[in-house]
Amino acid sequence: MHIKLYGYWRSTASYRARIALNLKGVDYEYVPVHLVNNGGEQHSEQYTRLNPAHLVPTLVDEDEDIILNQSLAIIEYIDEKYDNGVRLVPEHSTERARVRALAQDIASDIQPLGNLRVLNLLKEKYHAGQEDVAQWAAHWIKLGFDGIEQRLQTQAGKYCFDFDVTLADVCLVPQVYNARRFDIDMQTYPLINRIAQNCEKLSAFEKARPENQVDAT
Ligand SMILES: N[C@@H](CCC(=O)N[C@@H](CS)C(=O)NCC(=O)O)C(=O)O
Repeated sequence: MHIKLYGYWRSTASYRARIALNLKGVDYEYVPVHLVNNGGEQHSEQYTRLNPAHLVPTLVDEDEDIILNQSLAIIEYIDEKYDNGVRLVPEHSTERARVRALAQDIASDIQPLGNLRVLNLLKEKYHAGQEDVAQWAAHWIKLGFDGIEQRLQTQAGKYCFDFDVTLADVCLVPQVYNARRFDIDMQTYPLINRIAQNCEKLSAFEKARPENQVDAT
């Protein structure tokens, strides 16, 4: 069986999928899609055949019989298909809902507002300067992190939910990476910061780091 993950080193959605594949011990081929070069390879005919949404990541399994987009759907697919003793999405319904909610706090409510195409539109159509665009991205990350930091006070342990790594941590770490890119002071978020640092010590997270990808520049 040959699994391919199409992604970009700095894409937080791709980063999530890489972490999950590593945590589940899945051997996969990473296929870089450069989001800037050549007008953005996510728009190429070859890539949009796999993902008409013009976004990364895309997971291709079983000789293209299975082509999946949306990192959270990809992660749940991997979680259910590969059983190595690690469960990223808990089986208990309440825990599962809580984990998914935190993942969506990030994947639905923070990340889309700082996506490349959103920032490009602000610059190109609405003539926002570089500084305004950076402030826009930082604003939405901070607003999202304010709520998450508060929520974590009631449930966090070593990771977002006690002592097991879940989908919530898989989403949190890439968003923290992105926050650092926008110079957000992570000392303001001691729990988020501590959890991210705990996760980053694990080899599955380390291997998935943007800087450790073949397309990192
Ligand atoms: N909800 C999607 C988001 C995918 C997404 O926004 N990908 C970004 C990189 S993190 C992208 O491909 N951006 C390309 C662009 O904006 O042109 C997921 O979780 O997979």
